[in-house]
Amino acid sequence: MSLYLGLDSSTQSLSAILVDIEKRQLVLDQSINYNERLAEFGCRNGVLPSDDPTVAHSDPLMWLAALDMLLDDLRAKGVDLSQVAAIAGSGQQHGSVYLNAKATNVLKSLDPKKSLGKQLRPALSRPTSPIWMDSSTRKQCDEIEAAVGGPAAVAELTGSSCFERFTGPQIRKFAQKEVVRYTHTDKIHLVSSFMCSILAGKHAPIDHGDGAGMNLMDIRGRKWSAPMLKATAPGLRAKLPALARSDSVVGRISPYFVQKYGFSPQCRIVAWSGDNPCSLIGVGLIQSGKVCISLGTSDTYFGFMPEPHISKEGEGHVFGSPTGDYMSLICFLNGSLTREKVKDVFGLSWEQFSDALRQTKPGNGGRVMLPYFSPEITPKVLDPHVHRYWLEPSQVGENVRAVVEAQMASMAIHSKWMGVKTRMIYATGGASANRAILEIMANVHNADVYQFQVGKSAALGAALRAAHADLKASGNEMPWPQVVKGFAEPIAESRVRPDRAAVKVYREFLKLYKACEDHARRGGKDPEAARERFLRAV
Ligand code: XUL
Repeated sequence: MSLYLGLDSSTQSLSAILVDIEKRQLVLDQSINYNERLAEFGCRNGVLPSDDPTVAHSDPLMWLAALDMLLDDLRAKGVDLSQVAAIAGSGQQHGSVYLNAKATNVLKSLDPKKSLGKQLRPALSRPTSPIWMDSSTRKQCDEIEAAVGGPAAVAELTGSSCFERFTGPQIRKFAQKEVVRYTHTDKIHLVSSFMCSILAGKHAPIDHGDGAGMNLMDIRGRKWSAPMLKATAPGLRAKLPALARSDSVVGRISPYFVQKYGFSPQCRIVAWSGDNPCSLIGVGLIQSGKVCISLGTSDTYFGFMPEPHISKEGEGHVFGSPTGDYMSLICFLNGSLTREKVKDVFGLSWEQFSDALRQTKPGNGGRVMLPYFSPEITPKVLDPHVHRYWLEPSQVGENVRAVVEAQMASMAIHSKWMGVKTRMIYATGGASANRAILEIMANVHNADVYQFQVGKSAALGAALRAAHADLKASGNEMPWPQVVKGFAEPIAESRVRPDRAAVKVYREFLKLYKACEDHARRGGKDPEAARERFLRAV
């Protein structure tokens, strides 16, 4: 059997990717969209309605209904699930599921004649699950950070300072506001370990990759952190599943899935992980020096790290990589919408936007814009404002170039903490189709840039993780480069090489940009002298 199934329980859908590892083939790609197929759960784009805009919960029973429905669809398509050797999965990070003491038995004795949702409903100690879009826990973040010695101390311990969406602050809020339900909670799972528990018919562990997104795991020791647990909620240790390596085999598949969908009883269930750690594998980032920049609503920068370098300034997160190493994830909120704002202010089409980039020069003659059209988290800028240095509102082309150069410079500066020399960048997301943007990216980072056709990188990464863990457990371990080969490859002909002269300009430009940023954010020195130095140097 060389078929491996990867599932991705994401915010708006559940997806499946089936790969044949021997033939290097993607056999199947199938999804259930919650809006389209499970509207009766009342979620909109995966989120339950709430009067409080900072609250974002989802319905865990909807995720289970999607699992039954997806497997039904695969059967209906004639997919022979008895040939699947192992399953692994990916879950939206940070979201949590709360189970009572009945859950252990319910998981053990799932009845194939009934739906998963119906059977799990009585095992929930909290009917809804807070997910990563929830930002209602600033108070709890402050309390936890104060108890542990401040944001830098929390980051040093867990890989990130406290973030509202992270599971620890969410658990603290639940323990404070719903004391009785918290007391009746026997196990708190992440979305990933919850879905894995269903497949395995027992409480599954939380893997080191997703565990790092909780503000509860000691990032270096990969164990629950006693000071973090103490600062978060009473009696929390007993309510958390075990932590495990991402390549752990949790067990064989529950008889529920064997009888109902025809899986082999030998099918192995591999620990699930978070969607970002799975995507790292799905785009083939298994060595130092390669990063992925996704240009979407917000821009994200993520990459493999051999060691857990931690940003003292709270610039991003450190998660575990499924390879047993580490990864960074840095989010820049001012992404597409900011580029679009500049385009719209000047009444341009995207084509004219690209032309403007081509008609202006690297370094923009020392004109700088800081791209904070809305509040930013990297670097932290709470009041949205745009600072323009030596840039006139009438200079259309220069404004266009300034916003893209600012975004790329900010990424280069605020990813330095990773301590990794970037040689190759995989660009994904809508704006990665724009070659003029990719040229600035290549020159600012002094790295080759490739476009990457990512269809469902998290589900693909999960399927490849299933193959890797199963082969390892069978004594036929396949090295990671061989696992990802042929599946997770950039588009060779899309390569953009850095231009030597432009790279030189940007080396100086980064100093100027940093001086402007310091001036605007921290009231640093007027950057006029930095501009003069820049103009002399280029
Ligand atoms: C990462 C994060 C999101 C979710 C999306 O920290 O919050 O990327 O994982 O599913």
